[in-house]
Amino acid sequence: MKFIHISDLHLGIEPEKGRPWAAARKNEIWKTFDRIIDECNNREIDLLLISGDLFNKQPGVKDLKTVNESFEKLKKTKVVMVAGANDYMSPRSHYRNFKWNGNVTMFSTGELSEVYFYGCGVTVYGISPDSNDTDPVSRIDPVPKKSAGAHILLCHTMNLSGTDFDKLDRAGFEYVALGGEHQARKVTDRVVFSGSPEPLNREETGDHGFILGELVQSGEKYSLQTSLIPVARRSYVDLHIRISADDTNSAIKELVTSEILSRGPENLYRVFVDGLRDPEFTLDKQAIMSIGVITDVIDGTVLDYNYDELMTENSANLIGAYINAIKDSDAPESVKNRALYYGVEALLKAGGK
Ligand SMILES: [Mn+2]
Repeated sequence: MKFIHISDLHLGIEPEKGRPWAAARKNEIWKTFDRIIDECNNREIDLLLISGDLFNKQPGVKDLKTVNESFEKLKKTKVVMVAGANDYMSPRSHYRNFKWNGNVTMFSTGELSEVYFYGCGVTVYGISPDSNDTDPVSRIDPVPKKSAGAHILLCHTMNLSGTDFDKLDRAGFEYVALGGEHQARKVTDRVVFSGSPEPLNREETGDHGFILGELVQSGEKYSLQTSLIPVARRSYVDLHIRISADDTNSAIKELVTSEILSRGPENLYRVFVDGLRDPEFTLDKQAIMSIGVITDVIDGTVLDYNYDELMTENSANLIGAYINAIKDSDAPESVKNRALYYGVEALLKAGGK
């Protein structure tokens, strides 16, 4: 039995509104939803599990019709879904009265319920948050009634720090499909956050996609295999560059541009600039931002000190003694340079006179 598990797609979101890429990102997230539908068909998936926050806010009827039309394109796959924190089952949620296609099951109450899927011999348990401040996971009591076949739990955590993952792991499910975290994470082999198929802000670096899973029966037991298949059309990348005191702003911009070209011009970059800076030099963050796919520039450069001058000026205090000791040491030149650099910086900051 093969499944795809997704969550937290946040359809409708325009991440980082106002930035040059925001409108394109909104569209890309919808396209990724259709890509996942295609993957279900191409891979002959039995169940598409959606663990909440399919939508970024309470969906309108038009939004539901749009995703339902995509679900209609599924050949073999059945869709099973719960609501999440952003699209929770409010009393007036359009989820409640929507007439889904025959291949779609949505768990629409705050009580754990179950549906058996004959085609693949799997019972799926699900629970939807019915307000935005109750955590459905805390209402799940083990253990699933042990009907024949495999047992999967579908839910969205609203209170990560308060979630008893051990309890979920021991609750008797062969797989626990969690939503509520945007970074994919295996809590245990069978308790898994799929993460968002598309990253939604600059903190969400790393791979984003869907969980491809397979449950294979052997005797009474099932063996489980899962892997993260990346599908995000862009990634957020932290780019670290090191400059030296004689680099100009235009040289730095060129360096950042060439790094971006080699790592993928479609990605979005947070640029960390480190290294030595001349006392007369100011990093031109705007020039780097103007490259266009930059979310932020973080200036971590430190002043390139004139150590001889500093030593003379500080001959009677800790700074002078420190520079003297490092200069006299037998350490390799590169180590000495770094030691001088960070040591003097720290002493000056701490008022080491
Ligand atoms: Mn979310």
